[in-house]
Amino acid sequence: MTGGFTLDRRMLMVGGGAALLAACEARPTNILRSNDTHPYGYPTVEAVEELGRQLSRLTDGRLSVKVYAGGQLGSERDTLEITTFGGLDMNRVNLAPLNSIEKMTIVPSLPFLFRSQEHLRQAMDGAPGEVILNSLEPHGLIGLCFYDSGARSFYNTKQPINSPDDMKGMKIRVQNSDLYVSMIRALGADATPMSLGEVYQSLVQGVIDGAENNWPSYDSGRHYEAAPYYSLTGHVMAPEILVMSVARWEALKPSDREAVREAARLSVPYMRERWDKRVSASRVKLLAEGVQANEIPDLAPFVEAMRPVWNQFLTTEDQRQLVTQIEEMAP
Ligand code: GTR
Repeated sequence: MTGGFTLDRRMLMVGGGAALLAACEARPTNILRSNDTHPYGYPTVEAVEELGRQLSRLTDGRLSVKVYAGGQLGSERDTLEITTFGGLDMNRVNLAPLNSIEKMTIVPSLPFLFRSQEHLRQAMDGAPGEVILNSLEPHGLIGLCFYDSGARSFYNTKQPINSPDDMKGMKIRVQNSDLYVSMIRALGADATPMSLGEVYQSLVQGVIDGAENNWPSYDSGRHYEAAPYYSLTGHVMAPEILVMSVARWEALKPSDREAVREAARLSVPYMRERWDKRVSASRVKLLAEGVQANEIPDLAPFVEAMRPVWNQFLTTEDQRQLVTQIEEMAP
């Protein structure tokens, strides 16, 4: 065994348990192993499976992808760290767990930055997206593509939220990102960072009062059963991202790298179509199940309260330029 493998193994024991260890030990060179916190059938998982089909087609069956779905390999934060060391080949995560790794990923995670899904898609398909994908290589990751994540809104076990005042003292689960902690505090609520897999149980047990996410995640984690008030703040539209470990990337010959890039590119429109359908389907299903969704009469108090986090987290000139570039692309 090499020294590199020993390191992987130690990290796996800390981060992910038996499934992850098995995934990493079974390391055939022609299969790229990819992680996803969402279950099979979720649009991000289907997108990476489509990438795998395209990759097989482009390489005459030499390369393929196996997706380990449902968070079976561990949390996004832990599996991301393992990916940076080459213990996993690919990982589909939200931008949030990358916020502490690379400052440029903070920009699309800022509250109320994007005007619409169209604005987000144009920015991520264009130069701003390219800058963020390329910013990850020094951290051991190759940014392959972005996928949609819709808009995140608050849900809770207690009451509809109409203004930040309604959130005072509420315990809200956030992803493992200081930016998210600050956003929640700015609204006068308490932030509790935890992985997605812990949210359902924490809602049921009253460890937290609420969380925030898009319709499909609110649905697929069954969080709506315990927290039926969904208040449509749409405060963050940070996209999902697919990354590959630099170690695995460098082991590929140049033409295979091209094939991976092309397959990733082709998986994006495939995902978008599924995403749009899934958002509507989850919305219809959950409203029928009794979820009480409310539009926010006036978003301005949320925008104003959360605005100071922009200055707090925009600490470099490169970040500020990226914000300007994205704002200029607004329709
Ligand atoms: C979802 C996202 C996941 C994860 C999750 C969370 O919208 O697709 O990758 O970030 O939110 O809140 O942990």
